[in-house]
This record gives sequence, structure tokens and C-alpha cells, in this order.
Amino acid sequence: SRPATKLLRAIIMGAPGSGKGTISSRIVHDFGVKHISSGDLLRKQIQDKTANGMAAKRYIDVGELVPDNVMLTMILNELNHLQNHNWLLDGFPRTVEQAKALIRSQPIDIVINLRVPFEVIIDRIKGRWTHLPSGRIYHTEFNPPKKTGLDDVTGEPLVQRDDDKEETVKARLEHYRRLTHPVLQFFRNKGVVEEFSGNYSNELWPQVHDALAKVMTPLKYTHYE
Ligand code: G5P
Ligand code: MG
Repeated sequence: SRPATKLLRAIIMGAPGSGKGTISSRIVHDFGVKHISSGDLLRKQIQDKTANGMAAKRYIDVGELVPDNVMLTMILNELNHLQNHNWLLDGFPRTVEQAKALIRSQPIDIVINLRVPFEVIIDRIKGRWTHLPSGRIYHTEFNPPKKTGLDDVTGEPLVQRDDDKEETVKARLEHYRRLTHPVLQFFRNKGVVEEFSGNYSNELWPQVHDALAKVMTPLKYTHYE
């Protein structure tokens, strides 16, 4: 396993709805890394009605990408505060420009790529409910809240994301194909991409866990069948 002084710099990638948030929360639980989700950060800013949030909302609501300069400022600033932590990026980088800027300041150890079929993704997004302040994610069937419509931890109301409307999801998938897919090739050329394919997060998770356990020590060792 890695020397104690070497910090983990990981990225989780995959199409909208592929389970990045779901798998990330399990990684956080088992490995204690800091999770930075660009989408969660943006949605928090929108809720707080910050200038950045209001500017970003116009893009998010139509399924377009927020401009690179806005994202870079936001994420690199966030990473500055986490220099002594292991971290996992979710939703960033999403363009080759973002990836190039990121690796200028941070070497990346592993890119976890989740490959889930398109039809499966569409069904998932339809059933998703989110607790905006925390980013906790539920699904009407896969991961229902204890009480319908309410967050398990705070009891606050869950919402459906504004960008989960069918038309917007189509636009998001198209932007993923055109702009984000090339980011994978960029990292493949650096030899850091690990691929995970399947229809279910419960099927992908043990594989992701084992791959990570090769590069860092879990908080508590769990063997997944
Ligand atoms: P986000 O927030 O990064 P996306 O589109 O990349 O959004 P999303 O939709 O958050 O990704 P996810 O995190 O990959 O998907 O998936 P998830 O939430 O874990 O799972 C989806 C649903 O399926 C959940 O309800 C979950 O419970 C359920 N589920 C999981 N596993 C299973 C399973 O095995 N079975 C079943 N039945 N269900 C399951 O970005 C949003 C927007 O922000 C902007 C863009 O506008 C973007 O569109 N943005 C950026 N713009 C530019 N640059 C960046 N870097 C940007 N980052 C964000
Ligand atoms: Mg997500």
C-alpha cells in the first residue's frame, strides 16, 4: 500500500446518473477521503443565491456546462483548503481544458470510470430525490428514504433536481458524450484510468473498493463478496 506521506488524488467519472454520487459516499464511508462534488457545490451556491450560483443556474437548467473559468476558480480554490487530505473529485474535470488546468497543479493517481448502460441511466434519474443542503441522494426504489419525501438525517424535504427533466437529461448526456468523454482519453493516455462496468451500483462497488484498497488503506477492512 502507499506510503503514509503520499496523499490520494482520485477522480470519479461517468455519465450523468451513472452513480458517481452513490459510489462516492461509499468511498467516503470506507476510506475517509474528502469528497468534492462540483454539482453539489453549484447547487449549494444556487440555493444561497450567490452571484456565481445565479450565473451557473442558467447553464445547469438547460443541461449545459458551466464555463471552464468559473469551474476552475471554484474547484482549485476548494482544493487549496484540502492540501493535507486525501480527496476524490466528482463531476470535475468535465472538459479537456479543465483536466489540463487541474493536472498543472495536482498530479492524479487514479480515475475511476463508471460504465453503466444508457437505458439504465434514464430510469435512475427519473426516480432520484436529493437533499440539497447535504447532497444526500435517494431513489424511489433503489434507495428510498425512511419517510417518503424526507431526508433520513435532518427530516428536511427532498426535491427533484431542476435539471432532471427528460429534455434536460438528454442535453446533459449529449454534452457528456461530446465534451466529457474526451477527458477519459486524456487520462487514459496518462495510464491512470480504471474501468468498472455494470448495471447496478451494488455490483460496481466491490470492484471499486478493491481497486482503491490497492492504493490506500481502508479505515476498517471490509471484504465484499
Ligand atoms: P452533476 O451534479 O455533476 P451529473 O449529471 O454528472 O451531475 P449526476 O446526475 O449527479 O451526474 P451521478 O452522481 O453519477 O449523477 O449519479 P447518482 O446521483 O449517484 O445516481 C443517480 C440516481 O440513481 C440516484 O437516485 C441513485 O440513488 C440511483 N442509483 C444509483 N445506483 C443505482 C442502482 O444500482 N440501481 C438503481 N435503481 N438506482 C441507482 O452536474 C450537474 C450540472 O452541473 C454543472 C453542469 O451544468 C451539469 O449538468 N456542472 C459543471 N459544468 C461544467 N464543468 C463542471 N466541472 C461541472 N460540474 C457540474
Ligand atoms: Mg452526482
